[in-house]
This record gives sequence, C-alpha cells and structure tokens, in this order.
Amino acid sequence: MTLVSNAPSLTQESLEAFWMPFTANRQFKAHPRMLVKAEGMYYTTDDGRRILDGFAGLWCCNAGHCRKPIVEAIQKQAAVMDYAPAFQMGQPLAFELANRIVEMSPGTLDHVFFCNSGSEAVDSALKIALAYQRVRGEASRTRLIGRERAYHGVGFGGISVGGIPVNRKMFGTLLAGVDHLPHTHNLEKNAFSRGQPEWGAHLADELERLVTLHDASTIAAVIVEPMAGSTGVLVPPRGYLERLREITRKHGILLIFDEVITAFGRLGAAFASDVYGVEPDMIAFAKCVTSGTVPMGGVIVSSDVYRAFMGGPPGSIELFHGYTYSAHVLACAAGIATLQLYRDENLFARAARMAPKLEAALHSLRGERNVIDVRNQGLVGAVEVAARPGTVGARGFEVFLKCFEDGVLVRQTGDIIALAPALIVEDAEIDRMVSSLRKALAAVD
Ligand code: PXG
Repeated sequence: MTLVSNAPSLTQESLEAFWMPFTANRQFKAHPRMLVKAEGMYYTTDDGRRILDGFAGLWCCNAGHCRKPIVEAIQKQAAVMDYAPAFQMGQPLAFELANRIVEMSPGTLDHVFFCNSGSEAVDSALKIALAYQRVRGEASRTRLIGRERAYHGVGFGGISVGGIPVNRKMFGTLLAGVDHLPHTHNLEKNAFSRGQPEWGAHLADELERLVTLHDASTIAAVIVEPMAGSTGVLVPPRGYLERLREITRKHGILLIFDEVITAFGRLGAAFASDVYGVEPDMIAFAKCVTSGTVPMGGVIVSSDVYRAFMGGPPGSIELFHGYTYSAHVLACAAGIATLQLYRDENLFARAARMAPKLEAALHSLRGERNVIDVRNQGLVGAVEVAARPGTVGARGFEVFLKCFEDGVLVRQTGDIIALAPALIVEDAEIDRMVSSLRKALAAVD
C-alpha cells in the first residue's frame, strides 16, 4: 500500500497549501513535526523517530493507536457498505451503537443523537435544549449559560457559551442571550491539589445570581465541562457540580455536561458523571467513542428530554436537526469495536488503577523550575509554569518542543502542559513522560 505514511518528506513549498488548525503555521512550516505511523502508545515521525504519545492523540485515542479489532472492523465495514443515508433511513450499526452507549450511560440518559465531532455535539445539545423548552411550552427559555475559560469546540454555539477569549474575539457578536459563570481556577487557594480541590464549591452559587438577574423563565440550559480540559485541566472543586445540579433542577434549567474529553474512560469510569456522582440532562461526547479512529460525536439525552419531542402528529419529523454523516456507518463500526475493546480489556478500571501512579509522578515535579501548579484527576494531569512577563504561552511552548525533541508528545495550552495518555499506558511510560518533562522544565528558562 502506498499511503502518505510511506511518502518521502514533503518539501517546504508542499507544506504551504494546508492551512493548519489551531497551529502556528509559519513556525510549523519552518520546523515541521510530521507523524507518519502509530501503534499502541507510540507515533513514528517521518525521520523514523519513535514518539511516546502522552496525550492519546488529542484526548481521543483511549484504546491506544491502531488497535487490531478496531482497524479490522473499519476495514470490513468499508467493503460491505460505505455509506447509508441517515435521514428517514437507517442502518443496523447505528442502533447497535446507540444501545451500547445507553447501556453504559448514567441513570435516565437513554437516547443518543449522533453527529461527527465535539463541536457538533455541543451545538446539537444547545439546539436540543432550546427546542426542548419550546416543545414543553416554555418558549421564553432561550438563554444559555456557559462558563469562563470553557472550551466547547468552535461552532458559533460552542464559542458563544465557551469562555476562551482568543477563540471568541475575532468572530463577531456570537449568539445573543448567553451569560457565563465564573471559572473555578484559583492557585492561591488550590495550587498542587491532588484530585478535586477543596475550595470553590460556592462558585456554583453564582448561578443563583444569574437566575436572579435574568429570571429562570428566560434560561434554557447551563453547559459545563465537568472537568475542563482544553483550557488547562481544571478539576471541579468538591461539591461544585452537585450544587450546579441542585440549582438547575430547582429552576427547571437543563444541565448539559460536555464530556467530549471525559467520556469513555478518561477519569477512570465511563463518564465524568459517574466519577462525580452527578447526573446531567444531556451528555455531549465525541473523540473516544471511536478511540479517535473515525470522526464521531453525539449527545446522550434523558428519557424526559426525548419524550418531550414525541408528542407531535404521527409521521411528523420531531427534530429538524441532523448531519449527512450522523451515525456514519464506518464510525458506527469503529464505535462498536472500540466500546467492545474497552470492555474486553477493562480499560476504564485500568485508568482508575493507573491514576495514582500518574498523580504521584506528576506531583514529583513540584519544585522544578517555574512550576506553579500541578493538578490531576483520573488519567489526566497538568503542570502549570509561570508565564514569562509579556509573552504568555512562550515558556509552555518551549517545554512542549523540548519534550518532542526528547521523543515525548505532550500537549501545551498557554503555559500549561497537559498529559492524558491512552488508557493502556504502563508505569514505565508514565515515568518516561514525567522524566522528559522534568528535563524540559530544567532546560527552559
Ligand atoms: N468540547 C470539549 C470539552 C472539547 O474538549 C470540543 C468540545 C470540540 O470537539 P471537536 O471534535 O469539534 O474538536 C472539545 C475538543 C486540547 C484539545 O489540546 C482539546 C480539544 C480539541 C483539540 C485539542 O486540549 N477538545
């Protein structure tokens, strides 16, 4: 097979056409970092170096790379039926995957709407929330509440409820009628917390303030990442999510958990909802449902939400929303094989078992040069370094580059370095990631 992965290194000019996402294009094209092959915990670069993947791709390859059962399921399905329309037609794998997801979902979350990415999952959840309020006769509930520092993808809905200024400021006025809770990050109170920080549950009470300001009758839903990933790993303070649940329930507001990175094992259980013992009305998922192999996302909704839509005239379409590739048959095949593999290898329990190892290894970096925080939950960890005055993110980026030169792929966001290895990670690999980070931290001024 002659795939790109066997192609010789690309020339400088040939790198030009691809406008790379969330990338410093000029920096990259001057100094490309090209991955051509993946297996288990490792990537291989175009110059033949093996790179230990400390981030499961981009939080998505929880089963490890190129796992045989998943690869074979995709190959087999591609030869049998490549595509089937998703509107007014069905294909069995979509129903099978939805059933499997529902089997592992918390409480009354029992219907699945499919799409193709986390951004689409978030937009779908927000649209379902607005439509739900309307079909149950509460059409005045149009406001959406997000949170500062939140990442909910890059659709207009997602950046509107999201709270990362650089992701918002270039893109106009965004959705109207959105407000934000404060974020929960506070190094004065919570630096070097292991697992959930003690301080900060009261920040959920800010929702009461917003309800007083806007009136509950105008608010459709609150969306949060139970553990905020992209923004730099913000673990929810003890009691915070419980309080959000209480307040939303009291006021008839839907609670949406954006579990795009936490769903399917990342925190040591199927969902963050299980880990924190808080059941939302909807869960947005993506990434790990197929272990990153084929794009897929979705929203799991409660029976109450689903049933609210089922009262219209028989034969009518209940929700005017969907994508050409909703429940794409290759993604479904990949998803079924992935969930089976998670189960066969008991990978969620494995993540829980490995979590204390990652915690201890990462916290051993306390005291290293410029380190101002270490935080962790499940198989996620982050090290925050002090920003260089006037150049936020520069130090973090240099640490990322040093690790890559040393053969370890970590993820940098601003001055935060995150680790989120595949759930198959071994002790020695965690040690290798952390020792690479230690060297990089020492080398960067
Ligand atoms: N919600 C959450 C919570 C996410 O983390 C999205 C939505 C959007 O998903 P899509 O599939 O549209 O990209 C995400 C994506 C990082 C990183 O480095 C995080 C994401 C994507 C790429 C990088 O933290 N999260």
